[in-house]
Amino acid sequence: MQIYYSDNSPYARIVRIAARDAGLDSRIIWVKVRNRAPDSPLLAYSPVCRVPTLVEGDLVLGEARNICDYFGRVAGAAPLLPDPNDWPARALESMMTGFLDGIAVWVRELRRSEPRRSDFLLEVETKRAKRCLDHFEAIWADLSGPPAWDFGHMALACALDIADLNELMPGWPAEHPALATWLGDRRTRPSMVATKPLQGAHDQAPLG
Ligand SMILES: N[C@@H](CCC(=O)N[C@@H](CS)C(=O)NCC(=O)O)C(=O)O
Repeated sequence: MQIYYSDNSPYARIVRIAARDAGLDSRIIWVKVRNRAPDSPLLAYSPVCRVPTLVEGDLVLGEARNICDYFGRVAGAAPLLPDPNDWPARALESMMTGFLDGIAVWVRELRRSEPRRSDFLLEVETKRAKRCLDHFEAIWADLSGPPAWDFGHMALACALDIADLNELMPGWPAEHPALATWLGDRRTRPSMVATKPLQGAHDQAPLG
């Protein structure tokens, strides 16, 4: 199976972490691409052309959550998603993935040239992130599981790391010590270390 990814995509990172944790890494051909590059090789498979995308035979599967589900159902990994009937677990996951989505919008907006950035959007995402951090701090005991590490937890850890790389919320660890400790523990996992986002990675075509 092939998986298309870029170095600093937090969504692709979830899949890279999950693959390593599940021992699937050696069964995957990893194809690095630049996001939004007009000549991306991923265009040959996917009209959506986002990372991560899994290609196996005729199957072209987008969305990090789908790919993690595929690892669990088809590729022999332990389940990475909550049981479909476990609504509290799904609710927690939705907060963690919603936080990641907000951070991704924020980072993307900051990649635009300064005159083109939307102050309104930056303010919306700043406030959303602050609310989420306060929420995760308040429920930190729930973050410890069980399960202690699944798709939602990976999304939260990847969101915090990409936020830190882009210096979005300086000072958040001091104001959210339990969450900071939670992240510190997860950061020591070999799969997290191996996939750490890189300063100065050129994995993006320029944004307008
Ligand atoms: N909902 C998707 C989001 C994936 C996503 O937004 N990937 C970004 C990189 S972080 C991308 O490929 N952007 C390129 C583009 O939008 O053309 C998922 O969960 O996988």
